[in-house]
Amino acid sequence: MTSISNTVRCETFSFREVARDGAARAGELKLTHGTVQTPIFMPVGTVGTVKAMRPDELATQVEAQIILGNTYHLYLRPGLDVVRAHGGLHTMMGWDRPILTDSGGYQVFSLKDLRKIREEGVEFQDHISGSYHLFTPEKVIEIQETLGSDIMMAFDECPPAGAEERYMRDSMARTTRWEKRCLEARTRHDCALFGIGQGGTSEQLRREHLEELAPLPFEGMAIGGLSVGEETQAMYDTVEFTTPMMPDEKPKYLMGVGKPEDLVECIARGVDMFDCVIPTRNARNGHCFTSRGVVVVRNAVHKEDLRPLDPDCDCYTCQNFSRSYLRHLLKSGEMLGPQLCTLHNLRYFLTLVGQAREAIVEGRFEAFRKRFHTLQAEGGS
Ligand code: PRF
Ligand code: ZN
Repeated sequence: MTSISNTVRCETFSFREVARDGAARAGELKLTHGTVQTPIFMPVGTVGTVKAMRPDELATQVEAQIILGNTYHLYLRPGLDVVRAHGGLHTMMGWDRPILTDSGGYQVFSLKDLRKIREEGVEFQDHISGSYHLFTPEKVIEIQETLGSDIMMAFDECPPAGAEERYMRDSMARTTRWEKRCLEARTRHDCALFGIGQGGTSEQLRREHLEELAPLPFEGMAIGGLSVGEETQAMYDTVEFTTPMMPDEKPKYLMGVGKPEDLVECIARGVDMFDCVIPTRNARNGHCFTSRGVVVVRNAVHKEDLRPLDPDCDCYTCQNFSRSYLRHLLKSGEMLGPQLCTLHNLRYFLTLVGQAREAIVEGRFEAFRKRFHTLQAEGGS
């Protein structure tokens, strides 16, 4: 039973579960700009660039299959007229593979003192010029359709961790009304639209929200409202009881997560898609993720360390450069330092989800998961 009168759906979208091992699954996601093998990690390109990466490196070296962009940032700068003049975000940024855009909900809610929530939408003062804007469900769909996203996200409120139940319920009811308005507002037949379930770490609230959202004609469903300050175990538990509440015939996307161990643990609990700034942001400070755990390549212990970041990594950085040289670049403030570390971190994340997928397809995910944790515990330095 859907109460949505708009009949516009994405005609270029399909999702198919290829294999399942426990709760973990491998899938194939067809989008306007190409096919994505799940589970997948999406590098974050907030303002129309995955920081420090050229799109050709992202495609051929990282082997990213889909990236994330942000409605809020691109709307403010360079603005929709500029994006439109380029023929959309893909052409502007020189990336011809799929793009998922976040709706701006999460970004405007983090403005705290600079925003006002109303039934109509959210009024906010932007972080660049300080001028006033109104984001409504209709507006964020219009923006995302103008960007030409392969996957648009519905407009939601992400309540802070520890919000009172009374507040959570009001917020979730409003989010449901907003998400229905997003479905009514869509006009393009080549942009998928994903719904977002909220409910913090409460099983009851997650169930109530998904009972309302699951029957609606979204092409996929996301878990929002996690990784907002709750304990890691609470996040895992929430993912574990929430994924079975989500429709199996649609992709399940965990927003804003996480570290390598979070990806493995949440894939084990049924998640298909992830995004996070951690690999890119941390790389720029020399915080690198490897098969043996974290390597803080800026640290003095690596001054004369001629080993690559990760002996098991096939990336350009690990094939050609020592930890000692990377440390030198970062300490000298050279641009190449963040570039090489970002390339490695993203390649590591993409390799990890690729290996998880292979393990699921071959029915040995538990062995993969165990080995991952054993190797991580060895420590990178
Ligand atoms: N909603 C939206 N984007 C998000 C989140 C959310 O709840 C999160 C939660 N950590 C990250 N990004 N729209
Ligand atoms: Zn590497």
